[in-house]
Amino acid sequence: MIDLTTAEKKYHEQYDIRYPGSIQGHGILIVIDFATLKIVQVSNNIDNLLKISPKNLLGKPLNYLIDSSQINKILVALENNNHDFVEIITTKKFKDKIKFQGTIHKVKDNVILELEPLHLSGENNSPNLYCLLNNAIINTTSSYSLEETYQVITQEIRKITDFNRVLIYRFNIDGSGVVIAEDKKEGVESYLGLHYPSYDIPTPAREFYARNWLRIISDVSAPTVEIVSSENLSKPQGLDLSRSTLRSVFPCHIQYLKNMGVRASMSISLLNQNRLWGLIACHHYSPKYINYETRKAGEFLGQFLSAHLFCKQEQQFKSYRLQIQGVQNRLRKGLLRSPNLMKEVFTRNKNSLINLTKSQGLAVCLDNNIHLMGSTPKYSQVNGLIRDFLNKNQQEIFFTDSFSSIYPQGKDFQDTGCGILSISLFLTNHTYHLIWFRPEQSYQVPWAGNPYDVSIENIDHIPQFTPRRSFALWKETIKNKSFPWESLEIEAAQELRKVLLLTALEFSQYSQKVLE
Ligand code: BLA
Repeated sequence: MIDLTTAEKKYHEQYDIRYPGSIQGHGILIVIDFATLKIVQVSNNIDNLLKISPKNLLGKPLNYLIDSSQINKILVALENNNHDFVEIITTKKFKDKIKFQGTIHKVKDNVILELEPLHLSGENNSPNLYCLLNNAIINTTSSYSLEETYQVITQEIRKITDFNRVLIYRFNIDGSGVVIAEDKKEGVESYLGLHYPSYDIPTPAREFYARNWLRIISDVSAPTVEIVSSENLSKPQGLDLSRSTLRSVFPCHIQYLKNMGVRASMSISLLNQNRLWGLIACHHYSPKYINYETRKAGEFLGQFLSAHLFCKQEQQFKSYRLQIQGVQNRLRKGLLRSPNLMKEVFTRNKNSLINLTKSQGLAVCLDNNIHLMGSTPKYSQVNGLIRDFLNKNQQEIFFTDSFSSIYPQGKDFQDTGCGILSISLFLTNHTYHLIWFRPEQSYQVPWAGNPYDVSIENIDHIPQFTPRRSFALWKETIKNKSFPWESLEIEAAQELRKVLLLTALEFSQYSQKVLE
């Protein structure tokens, strides 16, 4: 097996996503020193669009390139901390006057000006865009179930952007992900239901998407364009392009999209409480330029849908939370009334406790007393796992779908305790554990290509990833694992831990008073 984590870490140390030193070639990038307003870095393609060489532009004041009135607007926007200034910028005549969609942002002492030729945008479709956005919001908010909402979102985004395929990709607890909704052009292969390993979107890229709503890749086959600075037209180091729309794409992701047969892509982030929950991923099989207005519409929808989705999800979770609360209340009342009858209180609530986490068995351990309920490993095995694992590790909450991979003796009770979810209280005088058990369950995961088919090659002493070549359905039969614990079930266990803690504390205060 490849040690992906180490290799991935090393790879990202060498290639920091923020500092590629290059851009995608559908626009040009100009770096201006804020103090002097001189042009200090440019992308090496300005000649193609402006008909002036980098050498002749570097070191020149900004008003050599654009009018003072436009410079003033830029300065006012910067002063007002306007992070998203956009303006039609007409450059001075070097050969032809060209109109650009210009965006600016400030990075440390520099201003980054990104120019995208207006002719790439095609017709001005703003009024139509407004209607489409309006419809998207109406249709999404009136959809009935969460599943229907996901589906409607993909259809609406496809109507606005006309991508060949639009899908919703949701992350699982282990970082892998699954396509949960899709809308696509007829004849295009479906990815619905397929799973993708976590390394397909590495951690630095996820962190980036959690901060930026949108990422566009216009043409994976177009050469990237280097940014050069005045000193011998060398490649400058350390220009942070995290907020640049033109930022070039990581080489291994380019290869990934090529292997998928995709030529252009756009991703819109879906966030839940500032955490990346998933992405709306859009694919096109030929180069595709997405203009500023459509990008903004996509960003807006991403923000709106994030809020809407999580509102809907909350509604769905509400009934589950009520169930948790019910069990919490019953336990609390029972325990406060008769703390010495813990065993009885738990036994009385056995079924709701087991159902709450969709497990098959439960062990309630109060110091050295262990009570087993439902289908669990044997008494001696549970005793061993508490002594040699839980008490040693002292984790308040612990869960795994494959206990034997961490605790070899677990192999002996896979049929009942392959998956474990435990909550523990380590108090001064007492130790309590609640341990839920799930049996081994053989099940199949439909992957988009064999996820183990990733190789790392050393090129110039840098480990380089080569993404898998095929994304054809590859079914993995999972063994030695239980069904994975879901975040809501873990949350339910955490909630119950609070009850235990509260009652334990209240009880100790009560006993102290009795002793006084
Ligand atoms: C970025 N990887 C991405 C993005 C997606 C995926 C959506 C965002 C950029 C984009 O819009 O294209 C992955 N795309 C998917 C998945 C589906 C999809 C899972 O459509 C499912 C249908 N990727 C690899 C390997 C590496 C890698 C081996 O497979 C290397 C470590 C890296 N992916 C990678 C990087 C980025 C990325 C570095 C960031 C690209 C960037 O923004 O420059």
